Amino acid sequence: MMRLFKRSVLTDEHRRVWARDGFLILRAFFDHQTVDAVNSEVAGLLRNREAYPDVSVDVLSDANVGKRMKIMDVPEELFSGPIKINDLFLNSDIVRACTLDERLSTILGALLDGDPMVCNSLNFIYGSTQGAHYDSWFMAPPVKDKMVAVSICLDENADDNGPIFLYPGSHTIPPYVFPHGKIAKLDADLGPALRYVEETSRAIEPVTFYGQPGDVLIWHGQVLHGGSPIKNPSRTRRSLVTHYWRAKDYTSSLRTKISKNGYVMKRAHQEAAH
Ligand SMILES: O=C(O)CCC(=O)C(=O)O
Repeated sequence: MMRLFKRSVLTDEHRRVWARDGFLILRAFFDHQTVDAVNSEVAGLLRNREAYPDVSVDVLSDANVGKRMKIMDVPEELFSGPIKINDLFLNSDIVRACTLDERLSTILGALLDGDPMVCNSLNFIYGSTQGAHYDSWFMAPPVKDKMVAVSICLDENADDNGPIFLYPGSHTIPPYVFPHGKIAKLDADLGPALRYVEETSRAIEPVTFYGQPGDVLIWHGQVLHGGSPIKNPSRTRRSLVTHYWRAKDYTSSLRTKISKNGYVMKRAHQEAAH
């Protein structure tokens, strides 16, 4: 497979940008054949949803925001708006191979100081339109700061299809500690947490990530980010987003080694009401 981005070693400049901003952009990391293979895989799955009874979807469009459903039960019209298809790395060799591409795993290993372990994967067809958030609210890593997320662009990321925005340097803001003493979010305490986020990020100007199919955006699990509003609802922004912890921080019987330097968490699909 021809690859455009040859390096699996971070340069000093990459490390400087990572330390300063908490995110990195690797242009043309995956070739077009790989992008096409993932897009065809997901399109095939969407045409044949009854073959994937375990796969769950989080609906992100206005009226149904926050609803988790089995993919077979999602009304057809919701596939033309923001949704998250959860954890296709559990079903698809093609998706899993991308999440643990050897060069990518090597780079993530350098950023995490340990081999990456996939905790979840999300396939988006449209922009997520998610408000600014910290990923650690949803899956706080076992060791502080040892989580990264990767978005592989499977479409152009432009001004009108809800590109990702990020707050450079927000990974250095001390995280909000919820009343249970942890950084994992408690819905009952979201008001004060959102106020803390607002106050602590006010001085930071968010930046928008624009990318081409095959580009990779990596962000620190403690970087404030989200999805911009979609200005052109007919325009897709397909992407594969994966969240990783370090394999060495997780119980060895609960993880599987997939490649030389990449692991997946041993887990089932998300529960969803039928
Ligand atoms: O792709 C996006 O719009 C944002 C994805 C995201 O925020 C996430 O999965 O944590």
